[in-house]
Amino acid sequence: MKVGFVGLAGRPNVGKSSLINAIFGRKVVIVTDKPQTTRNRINVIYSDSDSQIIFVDTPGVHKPLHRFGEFMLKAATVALKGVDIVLFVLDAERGFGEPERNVVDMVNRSHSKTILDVNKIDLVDRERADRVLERVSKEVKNVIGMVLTSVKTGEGIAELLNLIKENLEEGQKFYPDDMITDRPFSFMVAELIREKIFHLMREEVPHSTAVIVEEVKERENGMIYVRATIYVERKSQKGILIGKGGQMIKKIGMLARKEVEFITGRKIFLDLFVKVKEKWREKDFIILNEIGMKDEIK
Ligand SMILES: Nc1nc2c(ncn2[C@@H]2O[C@H](COP(=O)(O)OP(=O)(O)OP(=O)(O)O)[C@@H](O)[C@H]2O)c(=O)[nH]1
Ligand SMILES: [Mg+2]
Repeated sequence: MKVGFVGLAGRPNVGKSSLINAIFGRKVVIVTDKPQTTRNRINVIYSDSDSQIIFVDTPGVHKPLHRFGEFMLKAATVALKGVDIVLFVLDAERGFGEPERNVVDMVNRSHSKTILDVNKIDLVDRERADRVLERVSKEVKNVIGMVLTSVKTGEGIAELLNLIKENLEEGQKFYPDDMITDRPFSFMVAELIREKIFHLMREEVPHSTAVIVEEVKERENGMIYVRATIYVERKSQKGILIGKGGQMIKKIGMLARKEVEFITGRKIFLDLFVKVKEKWREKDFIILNEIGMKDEIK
């Protein structure tokens, strides 16, 4: 049995979370077309007949513009400490530039064995993808493997999984086979709500949003009641999020509820509230604690 921890590293939007979903063959972490979708470290546990791999999804490495950005960067840095393998993901179309250097520094500082993955190869010709791989391989220490992938076509995904398995140690499984994540149900519901907001809203609204599930209660009729608050930074954003006659918030709630029902096979009652917490992204960790990030702040 091959077991171990694989930490994802890369700029925002390169496809880190998408790669995890591709390996699982279904959605386990949220993906959107906007950068900075993943905000916390999330462990997801992949189990098959000959392996158990704990993938550590992380926020994309970027220049922080506020306290919350610093928090995300710290979460990514800490997540890479102590993993068995770092999977450094690059976007084939974007290539290797100045922002990738920050990721290189972070990866090298982790002192872990590293697999380089140039993703989104469906968007470029093979020569370009190879060039990106060659370029980054010159900068990273401890490279144990390289792979080209496309989540869109599925190319390279099986190869990536094999490469990971080949480089993990033999051991015992850490978790039961049916356990998918170390995060509670409430966290996963909050993530799905946030994903719908990212899908439906534009410009600064998604990034100014934080979702916290405040209550989960099982009712006698078998239905699960979930109460969640969506925090925004400004009153105007609250208006946009609620929409004309409450249309937007209803849509967000309906889409999130359907997905949670699909995953759990249970009837869900999702009660959504919108509140303003001015400039929460600029505030200190105490505020982040209030919006439900307390597990991250150590
Ligand atoms: N064409 C193409 N698009 C891809 C591929 N992989 C991911 N994407 C898209 O890239 C976007 C970003 O994907 P994510 O998986 O959210 O990226 P991420 O690296 O986790 O981003 P952060 O969480 O913001 O750090 C989404 O719109 C994906 O559908 C790929 O192989 N090809
Ligand atoms: Mg992500």
